[in-house]
Amino acid sequence: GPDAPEAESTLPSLGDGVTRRDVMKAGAAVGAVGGLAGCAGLGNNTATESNSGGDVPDHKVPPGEHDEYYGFWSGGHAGDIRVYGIPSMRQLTRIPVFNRESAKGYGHDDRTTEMLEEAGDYTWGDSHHPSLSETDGKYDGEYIFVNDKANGRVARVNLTYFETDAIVDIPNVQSVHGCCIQSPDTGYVFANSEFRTPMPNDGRDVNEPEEYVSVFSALDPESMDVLWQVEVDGQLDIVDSDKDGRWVLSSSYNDEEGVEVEEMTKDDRDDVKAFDVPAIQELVDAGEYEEVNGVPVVDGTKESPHNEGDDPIVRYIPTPKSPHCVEVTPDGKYGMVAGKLSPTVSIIDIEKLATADDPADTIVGQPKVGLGPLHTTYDDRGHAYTSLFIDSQVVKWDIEEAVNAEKGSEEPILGKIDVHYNPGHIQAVQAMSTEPEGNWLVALNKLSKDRFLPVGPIYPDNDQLIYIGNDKDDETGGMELVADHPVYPEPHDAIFAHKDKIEPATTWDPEDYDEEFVSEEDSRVERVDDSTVEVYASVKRSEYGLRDFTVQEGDEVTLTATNIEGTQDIVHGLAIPEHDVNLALAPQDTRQVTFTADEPGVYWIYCTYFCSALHLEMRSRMIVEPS
Ligand code: CUK
Ligand code: CUA
Repeated sequence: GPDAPEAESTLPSLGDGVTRRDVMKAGAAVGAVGGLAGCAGLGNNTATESNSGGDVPDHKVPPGEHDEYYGFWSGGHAGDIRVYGIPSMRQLTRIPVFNRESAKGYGHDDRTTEMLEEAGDYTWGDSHHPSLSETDGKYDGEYIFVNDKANGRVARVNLTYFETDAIVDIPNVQSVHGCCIQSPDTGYVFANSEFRTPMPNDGRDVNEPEEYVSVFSALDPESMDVLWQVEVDGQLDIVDSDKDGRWVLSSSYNDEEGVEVEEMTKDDRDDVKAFDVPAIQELVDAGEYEEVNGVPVVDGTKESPHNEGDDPIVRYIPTPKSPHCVEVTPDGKYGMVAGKLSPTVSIIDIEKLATADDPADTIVGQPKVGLGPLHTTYDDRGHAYTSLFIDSQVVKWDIEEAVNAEKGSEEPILGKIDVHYNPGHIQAVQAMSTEPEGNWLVALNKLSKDRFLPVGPIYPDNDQLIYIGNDKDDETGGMELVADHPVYPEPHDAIFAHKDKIEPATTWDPEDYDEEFVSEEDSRVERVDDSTVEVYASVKRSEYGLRDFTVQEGDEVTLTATNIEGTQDIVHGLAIPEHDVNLALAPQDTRQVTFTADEPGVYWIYCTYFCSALHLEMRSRMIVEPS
């Protein structure tokens, strides 16, 4: 492909109060657009480990004690969610979502395999934005919803079991990037398609990029049905909900609707979109849509009749070129749109969305924060924190001061701290809810370079823990870097909830699944027909309900197994060599697996979880008789 364009020739002007020169200055050091595109020239930071002697609570959690917060990290193209304790940053578990994973038997038993198959049968996904369900603006600990950028899907993780329980392959959409719940009460899950495609993408209009569209989708959080979609001009990206259930803000780039980078960055401006959700729902209820692939699609383009007059269903808010994200403040007053190519954050006044005659008037502030602003998070004291990808810094600024200051002002800035290196998302505790705690912040740095022992050419990311509880009049505004943590590629975002908000089960409730609970007495073999056998086995320390079972060569075997124990943390496995069978059975859980016994012989069934002193002896035999 072509080289990244020369900054001089293609850089757009950057909007109010911000000159091309600001970015050109950075261009000397890091190559501006080229720096963003190719991550070149990252050596402009000197590490400063700890900048002041303030009182920072201990982030090390002593042996046997618990962290105060759960952190849920997306895994990026690993496709999973990782669960950390904060502030220790110890990894507690991983939840496979779009990826198959053998430790938890995910994508190995029939229940999860069928779910993955029905959702497109891809072997991987690209999870970016985990969103915790809310009740009354507070995390309620029920679900996490997360996008798959790779295949246009949204998944739901059940936080009782810390297991993915639904995945939807969204019609008319190739790539879902933004994903969030409706606040304050999880009435919908929203998903933004990032890649513009023909509608539907069935071979029509392939050579007419001007016909491609980007789509905003609304899902029902319980049924996971796709309720409706809105087609818009330009290209949607990241999304966040207001706190009143009305407006949903989407960052957006490539208003030019180009297909190559030069075309995508030709103009000066992009339009961030604000969706009026109740108004869209009314149109759907009134039948004002076109059905495409079974989904009601509402016209939300600029020319749409629904956008004429005083109450458009989609407000197109002009911002500087190529903004990256949008994050709504915990009080619901503002949506912050970080500039990426512009060194500013545009502050959208959410109340003005309903009243402003000119959508441009909804932008009530635009502080100049530094180079490559990507994401913003919040404390409980009116401060915003924005990641600066190119500067490799986190900047702290005062929200109300930024609203009162001139656009392009640096006055609202309270301090900056170096991070190592090139932060993407940053997240503070409970900052996506109405209850920010204002103590810990994590910078999810894309590059670690020299920070860890080298491990070959693919490096870990570096998640850095920063304490933000002290407001100080110093260089960093009181921010203190307290720890580095290497991370397996490649989380994009994270969300943190107080431990009291999450109530995981210790054992399964058989009411919560469809498979037959198999007691010791129920253990049996049933021949269904000439080529089909059902096997039922209980599982406990240190035996399977069947010491052996016999099938005929070529039989299709459906094996159902229940861990009949009620003791916490006693998990059993059920593995059959050379048959790709691998079940993980938590206490009281039942799983099924279907396979073909196509080679005669003896196969030792064994337990994969080390469960007792007789774990190695915990065995059974599958005997496959020659036909
Ligand atoms: S995106 Cu990756 S750093 Cu997918 Cu939220 Cu900004
Ligand atoms: Cu059961 Cu090891």
